[in-house]
Formats: sequence, C-alpha cells, structure tokens
Amino acid sequence: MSRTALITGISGQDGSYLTELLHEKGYRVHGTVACKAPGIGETPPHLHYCDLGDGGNLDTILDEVQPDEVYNLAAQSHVRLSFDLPVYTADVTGVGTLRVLEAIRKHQRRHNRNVRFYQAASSEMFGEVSESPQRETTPFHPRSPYSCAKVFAFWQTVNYRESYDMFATNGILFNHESPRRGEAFVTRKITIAAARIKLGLQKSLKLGNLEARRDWGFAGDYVEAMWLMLQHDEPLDLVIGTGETHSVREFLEEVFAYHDLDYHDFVEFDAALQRPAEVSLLCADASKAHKVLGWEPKVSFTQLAHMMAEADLEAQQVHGG
Ligand code: F7E
Repeated sequence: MSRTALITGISGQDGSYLTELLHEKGYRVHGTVACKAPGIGETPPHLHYCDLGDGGNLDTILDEVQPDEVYNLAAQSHVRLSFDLPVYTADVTGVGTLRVLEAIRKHQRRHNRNVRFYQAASSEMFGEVSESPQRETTPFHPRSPYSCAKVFAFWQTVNYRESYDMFATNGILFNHESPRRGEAFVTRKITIAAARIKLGLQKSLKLGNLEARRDWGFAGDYVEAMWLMLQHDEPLDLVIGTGETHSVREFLEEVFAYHDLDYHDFVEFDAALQRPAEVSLLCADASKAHKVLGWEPKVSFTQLAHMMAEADLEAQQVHGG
C-alpha cells in the first residue's frame, strides 16, 4: 500500500526536491504552505495552509492526511533576518516545531497509529565550534536567534522521542544549495549576480563577510538522507554534510571564473550585510550517517558551483533584463 508523507514548508528548496524523491518512491505527498503564499482559495488538494507561528489547524490537517511520515521543513530560515525578527523566528522555527510534535503526539493517541517525524535541524546549532569537524557529539553554541530556535526544536524532538517513544529524528544538515536555493542566501545571491554581470544586466555585487567557511552540499543529495533517516529501524540524530569546507570567497572565485570573470572587478563590501555574531567555520563529520544509512554526497563543491552558475545564466538569458 502506498505511503503518505506530509511536508511542512513544502514550497521551499528542500520541499521541492523531497517531493520529487517521494513521488519517485510512490508516496502520496501532502504539504503545508504559510498563509503568505499566493493563490489562496485555489489550493490544490495536496496543499494545506498552515503557519507554524499559529499551528491551530495542525490537528485537522493530520487527521485529514493521516501521514506515515512528517518532514518538518517549515521555518524562518534566514540567519541574518533572525537578528531583525528574533521573537518571530523563535516562534515559527522553535515553538513551531513543538506545535508539530504535540499535534503528532495527540493524533497518534486519537487514531492509535504511528507517525515517523523528521526535524530539519541545522549545523548553525554548532555556531562557535569547539572542535572541527563537527559530529553528533559536538556541543552546541548557537550564535543567532535562528540557531537558538533550532537548538530548542532539536531538544524538543529528542524529548518527544524519549518521553513518548515517538519515532522522532533530527537531521543536522550542513548548508545545502541548488539552482532552487532562495535568492537571499549567499550562494544563490552570487550565482544570480554573476550571471547578470556576464550578460551586462548588472554592474556590481555587494557582499558581507567573505571569509566565513561553510560545508556546502547539493540539496538533492540531502533530501535522500532525510528519507533514509525515516526508513532506519530506530530514530537517530545524524550529521549530514560533505566533510569539505570552503570560504564564501572561494565560492565567488569558482562562479566568476566559470563565466571567465574576475570577481575583484565587481564585488563591493557592505558592512550592513555582516551579522552581529558570525559563525566562522563549519565542516561536517558525516561518518555516522555513512555507516548507519550508507549515505554519501554525490555532487562536489565545484560541480555545485557550476550547476548553479549555469542554471542562473540560462534563467537570466530568458527572464533577465
Ligand atoms: O550565509 C556570509 C554570511 O545566508 C553563508 C541557512 O540555510 O545554512 C544557511 O545559513 C555565509 C555567512 O547561509 C553575504 O555572513 C557574506 O557566513 O548563505 P547564508 P547560513 O547563514 O550559513 C544553515 C545550515 C541553515 O540552517 C540556514 O537556515 O555567507 N555572507 N555576504 C552573506 N550571506 C548572505 N546571506 N548575504 C550576503 O550578502
């Protein structure tokens, strides 16, 4: 019998890749979108309006969909923005996860059925790192309202697993990108600007800290890890990343070089794009995920940069100007 999944935040980058993967595997896929999404009143049957800052209709959605698996991908996920909207971020990203967990607990009791839960935890929780690479046992030291909210959500997920015997897991995902990445994140901001500069549609690009180092992988690879975590025989918390770290500057160089451009000629520093507290270095040790799930990333840093550069060049050729 075909299984049913519910994805909160289905309209984001990860939601779109996960939906494709689950459809390939024969799932019925339902998703939630926040009320700001367009087309209210014309919602397709598999889409449900739900803002995790409220969550008042989660019970109804769960009863209607009867999911076997819930992937909690909804969040205010922009780190810089979380400094401007700390309480909103804590509510949606932190307490929002608790709202989903509590709704699942009650749904399971009402219907005497089991639901497997995946929480989109984040490498940002490691923040000011005490060891490198970071693994499951590395202490958290969050450096933003966003990552504080993710730490809260992480421990609530562990707590529901330990208190109610729920199949609740945390995937501690390091940065993952793609041509579908939101335009406010640094990789996509760079690939769009580089394509526009190449085509003569834009003259310069303003950026903040170029020395921050991240472990960047391909989102398409990472949604497979999410799914594998829910197929495992026991609920676990796992680090998912590539094990390589690169600076924002290296990503810039890679993308501009792809277009035969030198980024020095176009990039301007803008102090307003810096964060009150920065995470300087992230690098994953995903050996446990490799051992337990057999998971490993397929797309390299250079392939990812080129994939995104190429996709944005094509998109700007069609829609730019
Ligand atoms: O910044 C620096 C910035 O916004 C990366 C989210 O998905 O991954 C993401 O969080 C780095 C930072 O991602 C600009 O200071 C310089 O050091 O692309 P980002 P993030 O903050 O690492 C984690 C795993 C998540 O969980 C988050 O939800 O780039 N940087 N100049 C800039 N960043 C931005 N956005 N814009 C700039 O102009």
